[in-house]
Amino acid sequence: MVFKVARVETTPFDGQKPGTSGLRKKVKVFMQPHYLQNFVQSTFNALGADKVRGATLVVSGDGRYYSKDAIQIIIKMAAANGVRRIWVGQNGLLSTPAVSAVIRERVGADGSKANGAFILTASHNPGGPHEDFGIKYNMENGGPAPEGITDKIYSNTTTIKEYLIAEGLPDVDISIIGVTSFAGPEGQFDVDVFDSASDYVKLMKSIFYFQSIQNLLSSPKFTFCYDALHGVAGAYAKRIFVEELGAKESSLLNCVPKEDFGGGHPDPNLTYAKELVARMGLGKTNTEQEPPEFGAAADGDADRNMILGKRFFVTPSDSVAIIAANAVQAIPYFSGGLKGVARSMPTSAALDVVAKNLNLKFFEVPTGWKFFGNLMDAGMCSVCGEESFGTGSDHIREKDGIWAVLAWLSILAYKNKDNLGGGKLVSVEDIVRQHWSTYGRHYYTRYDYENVDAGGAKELMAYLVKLQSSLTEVNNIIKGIRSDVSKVVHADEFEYKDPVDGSISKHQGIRYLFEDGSRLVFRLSGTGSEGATIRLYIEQYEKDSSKTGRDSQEALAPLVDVALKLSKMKEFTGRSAPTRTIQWKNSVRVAKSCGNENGENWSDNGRKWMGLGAINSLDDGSRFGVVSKEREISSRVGNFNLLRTRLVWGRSGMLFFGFGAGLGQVGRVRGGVWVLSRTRPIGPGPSPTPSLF
Ligand code: VG1
Ligand code: CO
Repeated sequence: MVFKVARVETTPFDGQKPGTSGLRKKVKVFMQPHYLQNFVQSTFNALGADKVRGATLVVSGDGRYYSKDAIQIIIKMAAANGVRRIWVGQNGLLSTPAVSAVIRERVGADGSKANGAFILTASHNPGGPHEDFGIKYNMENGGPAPEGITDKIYSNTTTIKEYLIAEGLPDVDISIIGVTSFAGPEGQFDVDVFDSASDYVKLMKSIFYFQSIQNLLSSPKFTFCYDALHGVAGAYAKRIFVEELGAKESSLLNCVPKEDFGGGHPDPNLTYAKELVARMGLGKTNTEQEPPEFGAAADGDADRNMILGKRFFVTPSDSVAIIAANAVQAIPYFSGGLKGVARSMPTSAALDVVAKNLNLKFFEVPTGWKFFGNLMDAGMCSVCGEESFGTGSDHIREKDGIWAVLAWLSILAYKNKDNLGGGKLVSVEDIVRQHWSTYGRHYYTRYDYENVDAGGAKELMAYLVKLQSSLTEVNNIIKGIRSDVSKVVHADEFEYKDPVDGSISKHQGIRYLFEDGSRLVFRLSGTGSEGATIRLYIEQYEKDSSKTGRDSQEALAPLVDVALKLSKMKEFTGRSAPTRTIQWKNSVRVAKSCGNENGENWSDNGRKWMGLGAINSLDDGSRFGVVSKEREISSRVGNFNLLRTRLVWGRSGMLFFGFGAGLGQVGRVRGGVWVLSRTRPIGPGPSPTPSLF
């Protein structure tokens, strides 16, 4: 049967602008008729017919909810747009780094090579019918589309009138490996379903010396643990760690990929990788057993990594610096030397110090992996990283979670090559402390204010831009806040000129640089799916090796104080605490929202309770919540005024709000009314699941 090309009329959707890493929205938004189709067609149009016709494209992702449907839609649209063949990882699964590897390395049975890829992922954002979906396009070099292309895609989405889709093309069974061929108006169209792991495993084996890692993993002195948080990394972890390197099956946690990541947040940090954190002896309630020597986790699409030692956390900024410092000795791929190193602007300057000491080319780029690609293509950069748990190298054009783990295992294997028989094991902590004593330490933390009112966030940024025009004023303000913090010597809004193609990226965050090397950086996130997220990055350099062992919370306290007051964070966002702090353990955490997204049916005992709920959880396990009648609840609610109040989740299944602080003005709702009551039973119903804990 020959499929036909149908032209479907459509109208533009607002807000299809790709962010730091593609377009990310709630699944429900993506499921609207034509929504995904508009974006895919806009991408084809941005690439141009000559690039699309006859092309070989990869389509796969982290396996999150809606991926399977999306893959079938994209296959049909690709066929209609003249694509020659589509490559799909079995079951639609390919990690983001594996997609990059497949584009660069895989050769089809007929000798074909891929020209690009649609990656279906919202990375570390949760998945499931009420959570996030995402899509991004990667180019022929295996890296994310540069801004020139994403700007074009966006502009196309604002004017799109029709898209092309194949009619009469049946769904392809993507669970079975093999090639299925179809006949189209312009000739043959193939869908090639292949093993998700083999190309990637082959690449890893060409980079690392697996035998030395195997020796380490099989030593009775060394214990290992890996948590895939139910993301796609699970599809690789078993193959690599267990089958190739001989780790025990029991060392794998949550390694079965799930559409909703088991209901969790697939973000490898100390908050979300709870099970691993407990196993490694870093949780509030730890396991009785002696923690493993090494632990790591990945995010949903397996491009991020968290590295842990026994009762020890390695900051991502330190991780990339340590990998760079040891790469040549420990990793065969780099034995000829490093071409250069790079970090994103908000990442700590630990890598800068290594670059300087080892006399390496060094680059500071805006947030987002796409900026590293040009440097790598031009042979200027070998190792790079971001503070947000991203580390990688020029073996592909994405960050690579499993690569980072193998890099660390290689360093451990190298440092312990003579001690696996006798002698004390050089631990992860030893390696990090040794690094600090050689290069100094960058105390570092990040505060996230998630889901704040977009207007307030913009105002805060505008205020900071204005403020930095007068350093005298800035320094006067700082002096009034803390006398023990050094002076700001430079402030700017970060702008990047790509040294390879000369393109300029503006508004990449506001930096305040201090005389003693400390830095404060403020930027707006580009990966959220709703509201705005402000990220505040705080960093302080300590060169004196006798002072590198302090608690980072304590070391950074004065700078934190300055950052919050200088930026008037509370005034602009209504928040007196961040929703999340990276690397600080006992922080207050706030749920983004809960209940039904449509703002209805929060609980139902016959009568409907309208309202979008926000439920907040404190570290002592108590919770409180707010409910509004309107869908749009301002995020500037000053939630933390409610800290002393309690919402009691009744054992009987009844929900009561109890406000110690009384009713009154606890928050503002745009165009709506608060419906808070002192002890109002909402009725039995399923417990709302907070989406961020
Ligand atoms: C965040 C991180 C950034 C990372 C990006 C994509 O972006 O800060 O460093 O590159 O996520 O990571 P933003 O704009 O929210 O700060 V992933 O694992 O989503 O591909
Ligand atoms: Co990711």
